[in-house]
Amino acid sequence: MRLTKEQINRYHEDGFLLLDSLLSTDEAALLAEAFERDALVPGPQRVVEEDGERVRAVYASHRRQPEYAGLIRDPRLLVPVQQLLTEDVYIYQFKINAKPGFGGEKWAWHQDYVAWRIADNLPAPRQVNVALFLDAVDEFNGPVIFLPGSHRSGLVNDTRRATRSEQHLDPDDIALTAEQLSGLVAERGMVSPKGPAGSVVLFSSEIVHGSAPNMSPFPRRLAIMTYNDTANLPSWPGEPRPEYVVGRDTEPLRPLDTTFLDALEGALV
Ligand code: HL5
Ligand code: SIN
Ligand code: MN
Repeated sequence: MRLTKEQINRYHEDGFLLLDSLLSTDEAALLAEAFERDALVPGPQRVVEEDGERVRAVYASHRRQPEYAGLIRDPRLLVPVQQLLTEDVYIYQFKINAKPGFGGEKWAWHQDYVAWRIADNLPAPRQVNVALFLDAVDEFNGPVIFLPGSHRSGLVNDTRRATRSEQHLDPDDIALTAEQLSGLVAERGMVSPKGPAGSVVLFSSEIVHGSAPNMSPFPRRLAIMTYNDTANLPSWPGEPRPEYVVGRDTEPLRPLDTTFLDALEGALV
């Protein structure tokens, strides 16, 4: 449940850490079902691909689906985040990027903290992203690609150049230029963590990442839970961004004393 000293050091060195099969494939299947349910809920939290039909991303499922409400407090996720960040964290953002087979589009090269500084005046990059594979991820279905160590390169490109979507800030809006990416890749290389459904990648909000379109028949549904330090709250000079994209419940989360599934089953009996 707790990260070893070696894992903590690797996270700080590389900016990401793969935890292979942290959850079981059965748990991932149950969460994928909950996602399919949630993807039918109409509203601005549901972002579609350019074909106007396929789901690209759904935000804030933890506020509608009990599986995800428990998952954000599951000790297998929350305890490592607390080890990497601080004891008092809350959900800044919760999203599931669907990457459907035959048509899930790319996610442009970017750094998350750039988006959050621009859109939400987020003071510091004191976040940890927990990316949970709802499907097995391989070289075919559009894995996230990281530039190891690039979280230590500063803010590479910190201006917004487009508005692809009104619903959220799409990474296209803050994409690195070809020159910026080429320089960084020459220095850092690229890695795309893969593994069975239920695997988790922890990654820094400053690491450069992106992913290719999915032309395989297999979906690549990825739940990304962003935890932020409760002492590092966003603020807006004008209208704040909607709650589905920036969490307002900043109460520090405490780990469940069991798994999300056991907690769910306990609540049902
Ligand atoms: N879509 C997010 C937001 O806050 C930002 C991106 O991967 C995170 C860059 O609107
Ligand atoms: C992706 O889903 O491939 C992109 C993930 C991210 O930008 O955080
Ligand atoms: Mn991102």
